[in-house]
Amino acid sequence: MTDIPTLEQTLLGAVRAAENEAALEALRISALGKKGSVSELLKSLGAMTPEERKEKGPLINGLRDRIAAAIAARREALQEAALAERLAAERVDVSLPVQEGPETRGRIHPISQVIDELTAIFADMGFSVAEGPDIETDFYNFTALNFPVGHPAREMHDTFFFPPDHRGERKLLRTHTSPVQIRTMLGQKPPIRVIIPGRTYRCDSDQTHTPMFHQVEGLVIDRSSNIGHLKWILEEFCKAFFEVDQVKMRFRPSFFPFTEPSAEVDIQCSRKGGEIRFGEGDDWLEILGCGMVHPNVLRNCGLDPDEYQGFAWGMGIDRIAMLKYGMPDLRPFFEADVRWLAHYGFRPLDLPTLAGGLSA
Ligand code: 2NL
Repeated sequence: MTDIPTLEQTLLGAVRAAENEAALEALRISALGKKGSVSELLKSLGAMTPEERKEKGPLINGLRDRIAAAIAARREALQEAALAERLAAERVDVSLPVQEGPETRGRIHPISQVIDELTAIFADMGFSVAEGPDIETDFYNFTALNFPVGHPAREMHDTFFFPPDHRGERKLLRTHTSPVQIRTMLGQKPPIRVIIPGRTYRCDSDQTHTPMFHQVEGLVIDRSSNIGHLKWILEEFCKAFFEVDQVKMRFRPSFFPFTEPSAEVDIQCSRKGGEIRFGEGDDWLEILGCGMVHPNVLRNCGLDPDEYQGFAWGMGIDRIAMLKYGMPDLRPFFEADVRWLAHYGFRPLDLPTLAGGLSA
């Protein structure tokens, strides 16, 4: 029979030598498991005479208890050591500055930011955003909008035309976002309340014009939509966009083929030391054009002008972005210069909302 003190020394030595919980568990099974060395000893009690059992029983049971206790103590020590090691390895100094990763270093282009702001403002007034193709037909870009044949805007020198296709149709790059309004009126029934931000193209390039630029237009069609509604919407928009409590606006008579009557709108501002402020001063700045949708345009979209009426407006996004964010030059908008973007761009998680502040 195995010598109990020798077995005990061997097992206790093995417990001390176990370097991790897996090794310790293997040792426990080899000693106290079903076929373990200590369990085999316990089983041998059954075959003993009562006297022998009286003598060996306490010895073997004592051995089992001490080995079990040694294993439990070692397990606890190993667990504590493992935890201490993990705590040391995963130590974080919360006082260190946050390291900017690529996802926080990127910047939102001011045009995208302003489009998000416009969307938030007009969504709050019940408008949805409509989109359409950049490549348009003459019908959607001009004819449906009541541009007469021979109108100067239809000329090669203002509009980018594609070569005629096999049917002789000459596609073009839309010169305004109005074709999307035509598509909207043809595609859905009034009441209509949409804004259309997007890219527009004109054959023009100098200090203040780029061949591609951005426009936002708005359209409201219902049975009794009127100029009073238009003025209110534009005023609310200006206050929200320029983040001022009050604005004065001036409506000057104007002309567009697609509206009648038509107006150009100026907002009151002050210019001091090269800085423009809105809601104060006695200067005026033109920011948009608007009017009541021309009856011919309604007819071209299958709407009866005796039943429906509405208004529309349009403005340059690039220009209002420059005004709001004090950007002196239009051209860097389209130069993809990361240094310019690092200065004028917006943080990806600074989403403009009316509740949280548009540009705060
Ligand atoms: C400007 C002026 C304007 C519109 C755009 C429009 C669209 C349809 C019908 C009637 Cl489908 N009007 N759009 C109306 C007035 C002015 O834009 O100065 N934009 C930069």
